[in-house]
Amino acid sequence: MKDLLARWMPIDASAHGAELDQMNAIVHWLMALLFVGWGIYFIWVLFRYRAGRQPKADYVGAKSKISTWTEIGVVIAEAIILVGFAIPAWARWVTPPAAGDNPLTVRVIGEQFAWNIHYPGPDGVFGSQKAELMGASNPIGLDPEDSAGADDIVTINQLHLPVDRPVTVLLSSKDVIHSFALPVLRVKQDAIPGMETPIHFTAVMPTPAAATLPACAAEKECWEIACAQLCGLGHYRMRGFITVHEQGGFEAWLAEQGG
Ligand SMILES: [Cu+2]
Repeated sequence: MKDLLARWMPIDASAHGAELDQMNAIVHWLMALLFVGWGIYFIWVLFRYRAGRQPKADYVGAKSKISTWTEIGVVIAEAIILVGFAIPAWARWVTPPAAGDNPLTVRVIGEQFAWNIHYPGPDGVFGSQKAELMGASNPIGLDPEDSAGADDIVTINQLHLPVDRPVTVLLSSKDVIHSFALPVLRVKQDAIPGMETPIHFTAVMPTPAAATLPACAAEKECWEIACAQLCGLGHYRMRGFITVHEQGGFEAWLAEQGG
């Protein structure tokens, strides 16, 4: 039944996406069942209690227990979705990757209307930032006095990731609330000014050549970062691109950027 909905979903390149897609499918099938059930019941009530057949109001009401049991069944189904699927998926989602799995930490800072991506560079330490240094040539206000920031890499709208390596994105915003959405990686999280929200996921599929810039732009097949929260007049152009590199390709890209 998952496959019936899968045709409308974007490709899933993440380790955790199948679980979310399955839950999405279960919830939608339950909603479809309730919609059809209530629809049939509504039509039956209109017919059964029409004025011609039921001229006088019935003050006793329904005596059958069917409605009670149906309601209990729906509550049980919803409890199974919540306890059996949603809470375990959420628990895995908020658990940071083990240090032994060599996770990559990237900072993503939303602004009107772009995504700033900040890599710590070979030293693995993010350089410090100062709000007063922020400007067109230094969008995240990296402090040149701080030696930890000398090897940092900052890109705009270009998120590069390694395949099969856990990633933690530390998400924040410079101005208003944005929503960092990576549809092909089944990631969506609000970016809130004044807060740094961690997100954990692993990409398990390298971006195909056809979905990489510039080839993808014409075919409309890019792996995109979308802003999923209306954030101002330029919201529609707050669009970034994801490149998941093959083994070794990410390190080569980092070295190229650093050079
Ligand atoms: Cu936005």
